[in-house]
This record gives sequence, structure tokens and C-alpha cells, in this order.
Amino acid sequence: LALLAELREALEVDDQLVLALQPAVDLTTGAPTGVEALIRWRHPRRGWLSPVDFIRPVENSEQLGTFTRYVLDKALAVAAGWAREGLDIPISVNLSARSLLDPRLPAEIAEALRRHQVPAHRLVLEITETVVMSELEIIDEVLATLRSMGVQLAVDDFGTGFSSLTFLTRIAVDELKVDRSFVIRMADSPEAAAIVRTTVGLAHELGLRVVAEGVETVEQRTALAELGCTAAQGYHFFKPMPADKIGAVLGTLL
Ligand code: G
Ligand code: G
Ligand code: MN
Ligand code: NA
Repeated sequence: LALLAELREALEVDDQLVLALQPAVDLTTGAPTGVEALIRWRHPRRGWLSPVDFIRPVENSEQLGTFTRYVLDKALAVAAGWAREGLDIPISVNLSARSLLDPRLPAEIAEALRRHQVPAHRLVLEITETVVMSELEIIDEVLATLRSMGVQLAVDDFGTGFSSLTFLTRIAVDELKVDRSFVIRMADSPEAAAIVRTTVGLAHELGLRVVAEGVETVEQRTALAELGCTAAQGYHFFKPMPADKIGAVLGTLL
């Protein structure tokens, strides 16, 4: 596939794959609770590509490991910069479920954390639970190892997978991210509102953080606060932004 050959090149030249960064904020104080890293490909001929244009082929290729290490390395370089400025804020990285099948991943992440001198708790790995049963044991072990290192785990797109609740009984996590689809429908769907309220309650009962995703309006923000949600992310607060813009934003918010 041409795209994969081009990606191999992009992973080597270093200025094509860039991270967009989107803060999540505390709904009461407005302070940033974390920043999510979202990959973008500045393709020399095709223009800006979104991950939806290339993640699936990468996941099914031999380049997944290289790609995952690349994203983690970029994200930890950003976090290292914040640490030098005295900003104590975690960075969240989206991991393809398939990359959790590599038992070398925890050691690689440990090495990257050391190299960038970033404490493990400043890294949050966002995972989805769309993995097939036969692979669960390996993934459980990789995730348990990462968490024992102090790395934080977040369940992304919570509520959209096939086994979210079972997943929570198997894997100890730190954060639930309420999927954007529920936030969008909250106002006119009692079902969506109930799912958000229940997820927030579940998180609180389990002692987990909860972040609502895709908040675009002040109405959604108010409704979330009324449902007891404490943190949120979305265009209403910040769009994903280039790394050189985020320092100023975090500086003014803290
Ligand atoms: O940022 P955007 O809305 O275009 O992201 C689209 C999808 O790509 C989302 O599901 C997001 O989680 C995923 N994504 C963004 N960055 C990364 C990444 O670095 N690695 C992986 N595996 N997925 C990512
Ligand atoms: O699957 P995941 O939750 O990681 O996906 C995050 C995606 O959502 C990213 O592609 C990001 O660009 C996008 N995103 C972030 N905030 C908003 C928002 O308020 N509205 C919409 N439509 N997309 C958002
Ligand atoms: Mn995410
Ligand atoms: Na999500």
C-alpha cells in the first residue's frame, strides 16, 4: 500500500507526523486536568490527514510498533517541556488496542519515561475495549504491568464497546472518558442523559476520574455539571492545537 510506504518515510523524516493537543478542563474551576495528544499527518502531497485516514492500515501493518513508539516519544517530549516549566499536568496518548499485544511495550514505555525524565503518573494511556476474547490475557498483563509502573489508564469512548463493565472488573483503571455520542444526544435523548449520569455515578463509586468528551455548547456544559460530571473536553473549551500554542494556554489557566 502506497500510504504505508509513505508512512515509513514519515516516521523517519520527523516533521510530517505531528501532535495536536487538546486540554480537558475542570468544570468548576476551569483549570486544565490534562491534555490529550491527537496525531495528524502533514502529508507532502495529500495535505493534512486525520488519523481516521491512516490508523486502520497502520494497525494492521508491521509498522504499528514503530508508530506507537513515535507517538509516545513525541508526547513525552511535550510533557518533559512542561515538567521543566513546572507545569504538573498529565498527557494522554491514544493507544491502538493491537499495540497492547506486544509484551515489550511496558519496557519500551519505561525506557521512554526515563529518557525524557517524565514521572510515570504524568502519562495517561487511553484505551478502548474493542479486543477479541482470545487476546484478553496478554492485554490484561500488559496493562497491569503498565499500571504497576505508575502509568495511568483511561477507558476511551466509554459505553460504546461490547464489554465496558466487564472490562472494569478485569483491569484497574484511573479514568473513564464518556463518549462524545452520548454528550451530543444528552439534551433530547433521556437514554443518552441516563447513560452519562450513570457513567458519572459509576466513576465516582469506583473512585475514578470522569471526563466528558466532545462538549461543544454551553448547554451541554451546564447539563454535565448538573449530572455531577467534574471534567470535560471539547470545542466549547479548546480545539486541538499545535504544541507551540499550548504552553501559553496552560500558563494562563493554571
Ligand atoms: O483527532 P481526531 O478526532 O481526528 O481523531 C480521530 C480518532 O483517531 C480518534 O478515535 C482518536 O482516538 C484516534 N487517534 C488520534 N491520535 C491517535 C494516535 O496517536 N494513535 C491512535 N492509535 N489513535 C489516535
Ligand atoms: O476517540 P477519541 O475520543 O480519542 O477521539 C477524539 C476525537 O474527537 C479527536 O479526533 C478530536 O479531534 C475530536 N474532538 C475533540 N473535541 C471535539 C468536539 O468538541 N467535537 C467534535 N465533533 N470532535 C471533537
Ligand atoms: Mn481519546
Ligand atoms: Na473518546
